[in-house]
Amino acid sequence: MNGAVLTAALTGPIASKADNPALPTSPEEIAAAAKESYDAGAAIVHVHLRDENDRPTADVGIARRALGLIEEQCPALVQLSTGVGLGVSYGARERLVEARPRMATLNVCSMTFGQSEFHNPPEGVRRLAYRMGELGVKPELELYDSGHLEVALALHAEGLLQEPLQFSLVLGVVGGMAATPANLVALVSRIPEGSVWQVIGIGRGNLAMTTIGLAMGGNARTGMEDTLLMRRGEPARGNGPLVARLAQIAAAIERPPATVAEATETLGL
Ligand code: KMH
Ligand code: ZN
Repeated sequence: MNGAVLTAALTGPIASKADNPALPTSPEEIAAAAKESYDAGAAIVHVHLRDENDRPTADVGIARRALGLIEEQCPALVQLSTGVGLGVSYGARERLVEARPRMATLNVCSMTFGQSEFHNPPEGVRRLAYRMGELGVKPELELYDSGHLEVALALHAEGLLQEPLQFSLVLGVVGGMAATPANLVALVSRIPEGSVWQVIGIGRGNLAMTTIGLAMGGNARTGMEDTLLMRRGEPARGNGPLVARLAQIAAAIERPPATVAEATETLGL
């Protein structure tokens, strides 16, 4: 098996510093968290942005500033979230790729998301996929439930995606598939040969799901978007410790963290 491509999801759209004061929210804090995560073994950083009031934003200027600061601090590949935040319009989310990150997420279906709704209308998803293709931004296909795979494959059949397809299997969102080994195994068995995939475990399932994913030969993501705790009752002191723990697990099962160069090759960037 290849080395494991580890991603650090630094901030996310939902938590605030009131939930965990170590959450990075300004571009400067996000860049510092990217460096800390890179040093701990992450080849990719998944980035959400906040405005001056700490709300999720799709502001292209803030995105360019964060991308520039991250680039100054470390060579990690940047994956910008086009999920952005649940209250942000799809039009604004689409425009974010004009900041031209190396990679960006592509959420393929609408769904209930906790106590809110996550809108990804079919025509908007197609438009965004097309624009990513034009700009050379690699889409990471976010699957929160089993049927989302067929929607992603239909986009590929329409010619909107290039191989290798890259999937994130997200387990544990309320409204998506639960964080269970059975759900993960079933979905992995249906991922097309030659694709790249990673596991994202939200909340309590974070450690177990990512560990199982690594043992199955996949890649894995962690970070403060996915869990604010190291373990029950112990807040994470930052993204670095979460990445360091995942890197240790990967190394222990003979899948040492991939370098940026290895990740670039694996993902066909
Ligand atoms: N914005 C969240 C609702 C992504 O990064 O593309 C889901 C999300 C996905 O964070
Ligand atoms: Zn995200």
